[in-house]
Amino acid sequence: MSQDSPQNRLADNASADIEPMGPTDGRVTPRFAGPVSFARLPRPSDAPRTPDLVVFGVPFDAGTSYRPGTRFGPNHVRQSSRLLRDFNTELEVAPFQLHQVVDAGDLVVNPFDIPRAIEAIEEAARGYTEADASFLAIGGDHTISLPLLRAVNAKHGPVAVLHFDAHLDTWDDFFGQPYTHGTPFRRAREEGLIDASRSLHIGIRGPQYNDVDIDESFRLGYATISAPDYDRQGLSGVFQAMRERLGDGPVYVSVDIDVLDPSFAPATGSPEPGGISTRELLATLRELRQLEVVGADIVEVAPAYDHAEITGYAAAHIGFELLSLMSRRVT
Ligand SMILES: [Mn+2]
Repeated sequence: MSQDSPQNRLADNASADIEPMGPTDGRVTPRFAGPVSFARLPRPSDAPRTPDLVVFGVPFDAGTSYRPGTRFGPNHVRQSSRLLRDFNTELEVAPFQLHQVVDAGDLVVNPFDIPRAIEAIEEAARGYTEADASFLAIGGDHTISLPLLRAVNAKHGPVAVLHFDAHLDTWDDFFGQPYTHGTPFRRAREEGLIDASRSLHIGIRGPQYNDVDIDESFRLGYATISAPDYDRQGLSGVFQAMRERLGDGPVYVSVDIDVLDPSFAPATGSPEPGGISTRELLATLRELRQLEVVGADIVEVAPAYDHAEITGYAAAHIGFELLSLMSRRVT
């Protein structure tokens, strides 16, 4: 899929009277047939009204420090999302019936020039947020969260970042480079894009370069709920700590798929054993049901390392959960 122009994407044809176009019906056209889009959602040009929620891919992995390949992430997640159905049983919401949700295809980003790629991602994301659409971005490596947060900040001001990841991603640079997949949450803090007092990492684990890493993240203002905290505090303890930290304001959710244990998500570039399960992550996300989720990304899916689409299915369901949460706030 290629990207529609912003004008085509968000032509002013919205009317609350027009029913949204939902996904291709799996009871009419078999789920394994037909074109691939996230959850078999329509493209913007096929939808009868202006999108409320936009899914787009960001096939970019030039910021990767270890195993590359997340440039192929968006279409892998789309392929694994064919089985998603409409109704979210736990959140009791049918996002695709309630709102116009579309898959706008992939952004066109320069694979050799990171600063230009970041600019292009920010500009495209702003096109959606300025038109009052919320987005779910599918990466791509974690570099993309910085320009996505710039766009969200321009619309909503400083937001809380809820960052699911094995890694802090608050390092200063890699090999002297400031814009990489290990640095977005330091840059976002430096640029004043986020409300650090409400932001936190969840799922951190594994060896660090040294004991300064966690201290520096703390000094930047982030709180941390580690993967072992799921054992020490239990799910209810984690939920309570997360909700207290996030408070009531707008939240941006960034899910690095490596927050999951490699047994649940082998297809990623920097796997760390000892992660949380898919069920634990989905349960944690559902605890955001009362909050204002204004945007989200899923990053670091590198399909060449997947087995039987395990990682793809996990990412697809995380995406459905995030869209369900966002659909609860769209009016
Ligand atoms: Mn990350």
